[in-house]
Amino acid sequence: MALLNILRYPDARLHKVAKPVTDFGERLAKLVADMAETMYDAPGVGLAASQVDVHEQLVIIDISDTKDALQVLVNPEITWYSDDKQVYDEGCLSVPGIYDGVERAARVKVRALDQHGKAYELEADGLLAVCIQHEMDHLLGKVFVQYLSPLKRNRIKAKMLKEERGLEREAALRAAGRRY
Ligand code: K1U
Ligand code: ZN
Repeated sequence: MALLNILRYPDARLHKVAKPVTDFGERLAKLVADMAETMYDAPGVGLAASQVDVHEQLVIIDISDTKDALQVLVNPEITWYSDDKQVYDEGCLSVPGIYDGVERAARVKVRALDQHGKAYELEADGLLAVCIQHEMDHLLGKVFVQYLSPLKRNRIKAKMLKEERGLEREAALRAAGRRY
């Protein structure tokens, strides 16, 4: 297994639209295992393949406290949204350190395939419903900050770009240290 690099907002690759998964072989099994290791290590409760620069319709979620209830959603489709809404303070591994309220449907029904290509349906509420909608947005190239006001979004973008420059500087200093 391997830890994968998680793209950070505002990386343009986070806005690519994912294509359906067509191959349910070894490559998919390895991608699921690597994404799970990456999500648990982060730590997070969900991860979309788009966030690790794989633009295919694959999402993993584990909202359990024990971290032993991995759900794999391949080519997921939301077939029903409740009319009632909930606002949840969302986070995102691609926007570390930022949490803000987003209003979404309180309950959803989803149709998906498991990692072996077997179809299943699930009905979700609470954090699972939030997480499913958040991760499926990633597959459409949408990051949760796009629900926030332009003012908040621009502040977040500036903060992330500043952090990125800091990280690049640290990496350059480390590399220079290794040369001397
Ligand atoms: O980046 C992602 O898509 C994962 C994201 C999922 C999510 C969480 C909360 C609301 C909406 C979507 C995260 O996992 S952010 C990290 C997080 O919420 C968390 C981390 C450790 C323990 C519990 C939660
Ligand atoms: Zn996210």
